[in-house]
Amino acid sequence: MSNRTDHPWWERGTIYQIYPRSFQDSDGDGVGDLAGIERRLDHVAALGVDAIWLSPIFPSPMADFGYDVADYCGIEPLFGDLAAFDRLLTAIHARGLKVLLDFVPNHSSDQHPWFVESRASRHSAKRDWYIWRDPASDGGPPNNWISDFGGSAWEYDAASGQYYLHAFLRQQPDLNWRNPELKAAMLDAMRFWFDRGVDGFRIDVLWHIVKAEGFPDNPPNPYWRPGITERDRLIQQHSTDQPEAHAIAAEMRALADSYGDRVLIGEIFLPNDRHARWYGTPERPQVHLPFNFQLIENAWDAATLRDMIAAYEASLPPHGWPNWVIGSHDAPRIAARVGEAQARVAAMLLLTLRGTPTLYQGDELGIGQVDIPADRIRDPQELRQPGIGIGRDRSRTPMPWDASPFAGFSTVEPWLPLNPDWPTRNVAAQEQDPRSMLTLYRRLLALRRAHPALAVGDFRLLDAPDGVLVYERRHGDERLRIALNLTDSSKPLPFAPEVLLSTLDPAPDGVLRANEGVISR
Ligand code: TEU
Repeated sequence: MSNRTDHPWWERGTIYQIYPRSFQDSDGDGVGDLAGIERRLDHVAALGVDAIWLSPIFPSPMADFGYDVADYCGIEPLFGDLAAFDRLLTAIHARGLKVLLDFVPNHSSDQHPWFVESRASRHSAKRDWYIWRDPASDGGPPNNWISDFGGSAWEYDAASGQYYLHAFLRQQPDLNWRNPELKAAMLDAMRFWFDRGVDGFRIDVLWHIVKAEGFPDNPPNPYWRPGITERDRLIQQHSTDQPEAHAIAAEMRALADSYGDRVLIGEIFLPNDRHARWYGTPERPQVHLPFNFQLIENAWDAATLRDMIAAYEASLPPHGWPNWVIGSHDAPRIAARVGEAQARVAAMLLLTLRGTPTLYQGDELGIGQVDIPADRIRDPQELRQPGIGIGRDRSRTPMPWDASPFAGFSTVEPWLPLNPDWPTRNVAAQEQDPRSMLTLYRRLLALRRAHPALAVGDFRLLDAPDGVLVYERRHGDERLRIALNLTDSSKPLPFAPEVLLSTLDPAPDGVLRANEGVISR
């Protein structure tokens, strides 16, 4: 494996997630847009990533901020239009970067013309494009399924006397992928964007897209307790991860492969053994990369991370390329979760593990969780389940570019507040500072590009003192060692260093200082 020379761009490279509402506003409405992203491409290029994933940019009533799509083949007017998209795509490609769109196949918006037609009557030609069921014998919902955002997953439609299924908001009715016409229409939507030149898709909640025939009740989760999300009361045994969903992923893959060098990333939350199945087989592959969220989900200590990394690596099929995610528009900010000192160690870990890393906008500045005043909370998941600390707005705040009004993001008050430290924590300030998080990210990404051992080399965990994670990356004659001190006391460095990069400054001699990570030859 280590001496393969044929690694495609999505194995060798790194992905940067842009949340379009919060990247750059170009028209003074407080919400980011496509022309704004185009204006800020210098930042993305200078960072040294290889591909941009854009969270949804399609027409949407924004009940779930774009994850409620009202037209799979258009552009939301807040963000621009198809001409603006084509300009952005050309500008991104001109810099040698790739573009992934966010495909949302599990559900549409309830404002999508398909749903409007489906809902119009029981006999509508598109009735079966969504999931309609008769009430249970007591008139209640057809089964016990719970929406990921709380409450029943079924919404009653009085006009037709049936319920429709929504795994998320009631404004996000689930599509029926068992219907061949619906499936064909959705694959056509993928073709529409492939034909326009996009390099792939991140596919939203892919493991949700088919439900068990007969809609049996989901079993209770014995580990649930009050205070965690209501969704977790039940194990989503019959509502997710069905064999038919894997078959559809294989069809999506065949479509992507017919266009050549494209990539599909599946958003999939499952234990290792079931997660790995989403790679499919070499003969019938599914997604190229099932997103791996374990750096987000696990406790931040060396022993836990070591076990997690070993188990994940061991779970991969021989043809499966690993990947790592450390932040997203759904997850708490890494700098808040592990603290700013460890966030530097986390950056080094993310960018030196074996597999494709995905960075989330703003993490390269070390932005923390932003407190959102109650009257400015917009996240529907939090509004439906207040007080249990799941607010996603805190990670969705606008990019701070410089010290000008509204951080250069907009000319008006942005849709969500800025990070309170934006006058000093912004791109322009960090660019000038050799010790900043941004400088560290740029150095790490440059090193990854310069050293095939980091980008595509073999991976091996090594023995390490307590609280320290040590591993090697090897490619051809090159062998690099990475040592990460996950604690706030200094530790012996378990090898003679020839340090290529330290998360601290200046370089150490023989010890690993508190909260330090080093890459060494
Ligand atoms: O997220 C799916 C998902 O699993 C989330 O419900 C996640 O568990 C939660 O946000 C964590 O707090 C995807 C999108 O990334 C998310 O933004 C959408 O709201 C959701 O799908 C519905 O499309």
